[in-house]
Amino acid sequence: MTRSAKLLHPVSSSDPREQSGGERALLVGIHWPGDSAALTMEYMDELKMLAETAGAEVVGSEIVKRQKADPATLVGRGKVSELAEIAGEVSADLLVFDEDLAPAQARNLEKGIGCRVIDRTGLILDIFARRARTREARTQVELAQLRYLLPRLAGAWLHLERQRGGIGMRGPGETQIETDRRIVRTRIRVLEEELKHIERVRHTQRKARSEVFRFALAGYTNVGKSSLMNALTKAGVFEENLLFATLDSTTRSLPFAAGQRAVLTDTVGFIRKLPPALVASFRSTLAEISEADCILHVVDVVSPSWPDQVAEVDKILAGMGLAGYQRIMVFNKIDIAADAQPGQMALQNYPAAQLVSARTGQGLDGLLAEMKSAVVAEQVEISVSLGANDGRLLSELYRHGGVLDERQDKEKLKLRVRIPLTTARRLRLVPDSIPSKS
Ligand SMILES: Nc1nc2c(ncn2[C@@H]2O[C@H](COP(=O)(O)OP(=O)(O)OP(=O)(O)O)[C@@H](O)[C@H]2O)c(=O)[nH]1
Ligand SMILES: [Mg+2]
Repeated sequence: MTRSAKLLHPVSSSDPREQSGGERALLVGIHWPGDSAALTMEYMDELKMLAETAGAEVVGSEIVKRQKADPATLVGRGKVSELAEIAGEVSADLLVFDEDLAPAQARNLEKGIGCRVIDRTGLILDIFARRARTREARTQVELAQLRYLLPRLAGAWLHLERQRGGIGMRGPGETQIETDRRIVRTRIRVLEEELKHIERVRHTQRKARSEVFRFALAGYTNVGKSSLMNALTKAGVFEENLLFATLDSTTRSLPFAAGQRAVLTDTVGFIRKLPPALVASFRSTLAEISEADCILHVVDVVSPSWPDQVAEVDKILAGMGLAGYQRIMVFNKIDIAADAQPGQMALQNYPAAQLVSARTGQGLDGLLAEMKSAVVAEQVEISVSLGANDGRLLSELYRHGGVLDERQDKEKLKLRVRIPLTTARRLRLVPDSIPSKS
């Protein structure tokens, strides 16, 4: 179906930073009781990267101490005037809150401060909208945007210029008619249908690959997943020092022997406070991870907050029902570690971790060997006895490349083969009851 230009601003251009109106953004974070100062700063650094990824110029950063959220304005009336003053001083035209804002809070803040206000979720959605390239990603992002927008519709932000566009405005809805909730709901239904169709197609594609061992890259955004994909498979995937450079998934074969056919899939990265609407909408993309046989959990070894990032990724994976999943921990960017300490710390926490550099190639052989053993562990070694009529089966076994030994025994051909368990089952060489995984 054709995309409704009225509902969604054209979402992507070749350069993600190109569409910025060069908005001057003032960042606002909240320090809650019990938060460590370091954690609050980390969140703010991340928010700064997000804002810059969305094309804004960050002109200031404020941390507000709160005991609890003010229902009307989050920060409280006094702070609103203070923020208005600061925003005036630095000529900010956009305030970005690290905290999620209720629709009414955003409205009240905009009235009180006199410039546009968005929250972290709005910012992430905006970045996703800029990045979406394929039909699937665009559909998923638009759906997430509309689900986010729906409760915010009633008269929201109409007092501000809406036509100008800008960060967080690349959303659906620019005039009264377009912001009609009924239209949005209808569009949501259409998109949901479209996604169901896309999911069915994808599921079929994955089934066709079901006899191939599947690895999926997972991890925090910007850790080097796409770079690893390229280093391991020469895939030519877009890699960039920007958050969420990748939204679509790409699958490529790994250079293993014919009997150990395996593929690697690169997909979207995770971040703290990932909007639930996005996780829900990206179900079909995330299925690439959940249907994999083994996850390569990629970590940026030089990021001081990697333990938090790992915990966040584990949390999201657990939310997808993947706790305790077969995985290999891959600590990337070892080339820029100042000394041996980051690598040691990684190994202390994860003794089986692979320390690698997608940039220099360091450690990739070890990683590939580890991946190969995961593939081999998934195979079965069996003896097959073939008669004169089993020509097709013989060629299938050779196609899989797993024939270890062959000898003629009277009129029977006796083979020793090592093949994926799924293949063995399909060819009815083993009973269905052998468990594939511990
Ligand atoms: N020094 C160094 N930099 C790396 C390495 N691997 C990746 N990078 C850099 O890290 C940045 C992010 O790399 P990507 O491969 O785009 O990361 P990603 O995990 O795919 O990121 P998203 O798709 O945004 O989630 C880029 O600037 C890469 O050049 C590495 O081994 N060493
Ligand atoms: Mg990527």
